Amino acid sequence: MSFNVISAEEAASIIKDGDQLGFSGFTASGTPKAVPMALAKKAEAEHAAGRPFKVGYFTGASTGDSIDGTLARANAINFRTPYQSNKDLRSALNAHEAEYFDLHLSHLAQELRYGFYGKIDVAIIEAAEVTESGEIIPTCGVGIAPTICRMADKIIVEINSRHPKEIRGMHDIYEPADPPYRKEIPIYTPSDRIGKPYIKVDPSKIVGIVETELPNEGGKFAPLDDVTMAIGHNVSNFLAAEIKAGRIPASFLPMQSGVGNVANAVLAAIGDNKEIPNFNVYTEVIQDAVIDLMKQGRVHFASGCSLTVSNPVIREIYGNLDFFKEKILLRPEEISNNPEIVRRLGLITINTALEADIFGNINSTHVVGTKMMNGIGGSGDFTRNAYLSIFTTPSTAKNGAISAFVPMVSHLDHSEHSVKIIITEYGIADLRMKSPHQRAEAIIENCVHPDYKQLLWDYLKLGAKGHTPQSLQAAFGFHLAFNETGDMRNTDWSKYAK
Ligand code: 0RQ
Repeated sequence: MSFNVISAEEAASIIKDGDQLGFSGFTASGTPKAVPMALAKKAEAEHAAGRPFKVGYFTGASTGDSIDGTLARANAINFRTPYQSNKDLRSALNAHEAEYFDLHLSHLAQELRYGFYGKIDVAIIEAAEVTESGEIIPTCGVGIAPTICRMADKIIVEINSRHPKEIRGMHDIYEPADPPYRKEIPIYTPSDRIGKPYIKVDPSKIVGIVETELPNEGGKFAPLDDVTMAIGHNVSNFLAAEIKAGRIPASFLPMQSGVGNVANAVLAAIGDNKEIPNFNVYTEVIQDAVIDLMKQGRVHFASGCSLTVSNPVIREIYGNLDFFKEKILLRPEEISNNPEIVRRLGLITINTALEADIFGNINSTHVVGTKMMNGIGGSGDFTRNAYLSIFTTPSTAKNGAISAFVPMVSHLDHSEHSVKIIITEYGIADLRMKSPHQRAEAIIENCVHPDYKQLLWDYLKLGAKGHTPQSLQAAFGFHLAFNETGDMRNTDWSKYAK
């Protein structure tokens, strides 16, 4: 059958107030752009005419501004899940103008199938190609696309001509069966292909094709600075020492690394360390550093959910598809982040903490306990199931006014049980085989910024007793000092002394 080519505005007119939508992609890669922008305009027009118009939506992870930014600014969001990183959406959800519930990314597709979140009215999918038989070739990010395509009543496909049809073959599309029929997911090495190179849909559900040539909305990475470089070197030296000590196999293990500047710097430093053998990547976001290491032969293969790379790098990949197609597989996030596979492959996982406490608990999401930053993303999928889980963070934020290390995290995402190693620009705290007070000593000694060391040693001297010596009166003293004075260095423990 041939499909109707429609405008983005016509596509938006298909979407009704109160609909639940699903968007393809992961980060700003593979996400539709023209339809959500037209949808935001429609919402504004409806509001101007005095009519309500809001949608709820599911995405792979964060998106580009054309989804989260435009819809937030148009006040068009009922609810949104999972991970986001858009400034305007962040403001809206922290002001309760849009409801947000945060999820482990590997859970979303299966929980949609389980019926936890109701139906998908319309799936909006960015594609490089769609065939008459209903084979959709995604672009550079997959996310939850296979599941929302199967569940949706209607599908709108944005064909983006910036992504060549020859990308066909870079995807591995597989959805597990649901319990009680689930079987093992047969990935035994990162390069194992288990699914199809396309998303197969019932072509009669495709209500329109929107043609675009809008560029990816990926951001740029900050240049490496002294802090991120020092963190990168500490991670790579630590891993090399673990190989020498025989705690990581000499042939090394596949790596997962999180999103952002720190993660990009860490991977580059690992690539530079010749004591670390060439390796594979099994991760969710494939960033610029991985592509660089691939060209150097340091990374053999990368399995991920998206190519979250800068625009020059995506052009380079598309210009050399023969080289890169043999080295990259893009999978749904249910597979890229699957705990079963993370545990089986024995991943070394590296994620960034927003805040950690001196006992090894991690806050990845909430600024000073209340404001959502981005979300847990895939960090929990990987950390909990890793062979060896590492968290990195600069020791301070906001020019030193915030210590990344506090007595008690103001929000908990990863508990002490899942966190093995913490690394800052100052050093490495190896938390394995340590009790809570031993962990506190290792963290304060090795990771904390000099401005905060004495304050944290003094916290431990407040006289709290028990296996985990927390002072319930003073545990949030750093946060309270920040809220009152704008600087955690002004913490005064005498306020809390009995
Ligand atoms: O704010 O940009 O206004 O200066 O947080 O911090 O140091 O640039 O680090 O870009 O790597 O992000 C945890 C947010 C770190 C990210 C987080 C402020 C700091 C800065 C960013 P400014 P950096 P990064 C798979 C893995 C959760 C999900 C995850 C994240 C901004 O890594 O979202 O791991 N992780 N996914 O100033 C207040 C603190 C702060 C703080 C830093 N303690 N209090 N603000 N900041 N520490 C990926 C996916 O799932 C897609």
